[in-house]
Amino acid sequence: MQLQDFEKKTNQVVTELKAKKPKEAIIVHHDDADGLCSTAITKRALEREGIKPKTFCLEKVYTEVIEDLHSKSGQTIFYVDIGSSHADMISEYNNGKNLTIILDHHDPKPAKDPQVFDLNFENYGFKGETDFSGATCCYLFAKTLNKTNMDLGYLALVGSCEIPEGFMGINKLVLEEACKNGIIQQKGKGYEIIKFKTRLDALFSKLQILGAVGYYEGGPEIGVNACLEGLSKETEEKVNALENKRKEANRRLLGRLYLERLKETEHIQWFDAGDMYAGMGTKVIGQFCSFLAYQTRLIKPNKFILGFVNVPSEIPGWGKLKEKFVKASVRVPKTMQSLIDDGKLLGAVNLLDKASEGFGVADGHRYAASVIVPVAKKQTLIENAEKQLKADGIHERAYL
Ligand SMILES: [Mn+2]
Repeated sequence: MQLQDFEKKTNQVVTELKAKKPKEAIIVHHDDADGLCSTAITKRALEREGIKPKTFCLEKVYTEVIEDLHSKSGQTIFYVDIGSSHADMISEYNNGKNLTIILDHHDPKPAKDPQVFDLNFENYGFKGETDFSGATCCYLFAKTLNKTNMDLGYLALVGSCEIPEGFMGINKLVLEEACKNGIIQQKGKGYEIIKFKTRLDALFSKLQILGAVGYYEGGPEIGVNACLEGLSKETEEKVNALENKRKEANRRLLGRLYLERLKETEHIQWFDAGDMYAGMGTKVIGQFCSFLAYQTRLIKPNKFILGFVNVPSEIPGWGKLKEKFVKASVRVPKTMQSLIDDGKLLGAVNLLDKASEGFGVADGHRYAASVIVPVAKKQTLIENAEKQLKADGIHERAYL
């Protein structure tokens, strides 16, 4: 029933797109594996319609960038694996000027502009955390555009590897379809893309590195290409080089933290990596914090872990941001996670949401979250988070 509603809406959007007959389109996309798969599907599908796609990778939605992108009119803009959570803001800046199509699985905000179409399945009763990925959404759109795009089904599944529960909901249907059509086949416990002889999860992990670590050195484009053409020897070498660069930075930061220890407030332990990850995408700070959560000789098991990293002002393919930003990543040590589940402790994303009210927008979930804030707000963020935890008294009660 609800999948039918999606199809109806998608058909309407496809009709609109075909009537417009644009020569080119912009694809704004996220930097992780799902974002790259989403882009590859959309890019190929548009090319097949004779539309020339230009891709533009964003780690985060910056108001300044959206405002600039939508300042012109008559464009065709896609947002893939990104955008739903900002559909309200996108609508505001678009204001009827451009046909804007969002294909995403993050929590949607209402799109108020009738020219902004958010085809997120969450609007049709499915769950973006488990039932479909950004790439799944792009794939079903591509399939509606043209049945030949069914050969791209494997990319919906590669992108969906970010869902730890496996292929459920809509993804299960896509999986069955791709097997039936001879695009993928079972191989051991996983599945293999027949034309590349590469496992879905193997391609996924490599794309994660290309997009996130390689963000400032053309990694996303290389990744999108690998999605469509397979992994070349050069691409494999690039992945290894990026992985080594990150490991080296992790090793240096870990050494520094053992020496200096983390700074502490009553409920938070934190550090500032500054420019130690220069040249790499800012996602690496979150991955480091996750790793840190298991370093029991270094961290306290009963305090939130927070790490800062400087955000380079240059956005590849766009220009320089006016303001200087830092990213803060939060992780929850294992022992505290059940307290959050029991509602006795504020979850990571809620904590950051409240602590950055008025100057940042937090992303993430209960145990892992991040926020980008102006450099000058670093101390305020820590103070606000601490105040929040103290005021709620949640933490104290939780340990009684
Ligand atoms: Mn995604």
